[in-house]
Amino acid sequence: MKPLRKKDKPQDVSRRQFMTGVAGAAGAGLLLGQAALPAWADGGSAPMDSPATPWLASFDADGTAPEYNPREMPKAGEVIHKFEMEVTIGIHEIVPGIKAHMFLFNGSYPGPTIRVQENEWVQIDLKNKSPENHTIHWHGMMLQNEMDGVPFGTQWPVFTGQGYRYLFRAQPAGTHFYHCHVMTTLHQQAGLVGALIVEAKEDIVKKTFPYTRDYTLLLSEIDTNWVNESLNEMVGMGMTMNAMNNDMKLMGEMNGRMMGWFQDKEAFLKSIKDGYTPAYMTSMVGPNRVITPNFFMINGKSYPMTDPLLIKKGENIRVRMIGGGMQPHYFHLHGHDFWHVCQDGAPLASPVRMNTIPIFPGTTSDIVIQGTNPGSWHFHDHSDLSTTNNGIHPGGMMTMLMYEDAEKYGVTFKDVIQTNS
Ligand SMILES: [Cu+2]
Repeated sequence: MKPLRKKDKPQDVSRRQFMTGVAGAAGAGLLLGQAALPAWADGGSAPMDSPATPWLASFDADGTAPEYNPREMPKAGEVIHKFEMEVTIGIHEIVPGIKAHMFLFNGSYPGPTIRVQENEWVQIDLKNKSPENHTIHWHGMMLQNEMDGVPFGTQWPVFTGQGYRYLFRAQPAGTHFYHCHVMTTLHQQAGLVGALIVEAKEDIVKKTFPYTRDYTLLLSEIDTNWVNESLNEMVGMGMTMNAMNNDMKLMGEMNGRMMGWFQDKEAFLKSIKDGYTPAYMTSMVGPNRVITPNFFMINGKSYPMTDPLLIKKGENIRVRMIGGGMQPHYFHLHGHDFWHVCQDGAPLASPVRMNTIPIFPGTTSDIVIQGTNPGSWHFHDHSDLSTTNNGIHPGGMMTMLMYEDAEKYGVTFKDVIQTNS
């Protein structure tokens, strides 16, 4: 039975008594034993009572509710982890000889990994030192609406030379990520994405599979030609917007129109009535303009520049995979099965055994690889296009699971035996 969460008050039996008639004694016992909605949620509108369910005892129908009220602010004495995140345009090398102009968080692609403990406070000061507008969306976080980073949806975009302070409690635990939400197709692809790891107070994965090393693989892809072309175009557009500095009404109007973001349907329709032509009506699409990724990266690098996963016989390693791009990928490990243990940060009801795992855009999957078969094993996207660099195989999303102690177990690299001469 799961203990009540820290902030829960004891279950209100009378409120749920009607269920005993529906689910019977066993069902009612199950419901009463589960953590209910957190106490802070009980004061407002009608609580979401859990229906009777024949699901596993470990299933918690209220499990998607945040543990703490996202609208709370830090109290005196609570620790706040402070980060600065500066956006610039810089050069990133994908593989030797291929350098791309990209947006960078603190000069790196992907952006720095933020790693905090569950429920700790995180404060990020975004400073925009690029000629374009940006925000940061905290993907997977249950935070207050104003911190969600959607331009024209929850906040103004952060203009050149300006800043924005994000402050939220890191909940829920798990593998998450962050990315710019302004013109996401371009800005995220052009570099503004990074991992956000929220360590669980009680790590069920570590408890089940005591692991020693913890890897994060952020998957993304880029059409270097399109990004170059678009960055040039966008920088020009950004200059125009920044020329309107300080006239918030004018900026809002122009940004909405230029960026295709509107407060609601009505604002969009009014804009059209006033003579606005949506960009999708005039944009050039065709063989030369469709986004066609030509480089596929793990943590910003394509094979052979990707980092290997190191392991030893008998060791468990945790690998956090993040779908940080726009295409699905299907990671296959040679010579092993592995355990899929978490999805989108949350532990699965039970680990699932696999050897190929799909990682869709916007999703995260944690796996545990067990050191059972010494050697050097390929770990790669099984979608062949993604194992190329500019169309040439091998490249892209490939890495190796390398046993540091393989030789000890007699693993050797065999010569090819010629049979046709
Ligand atoms: Cu951006």
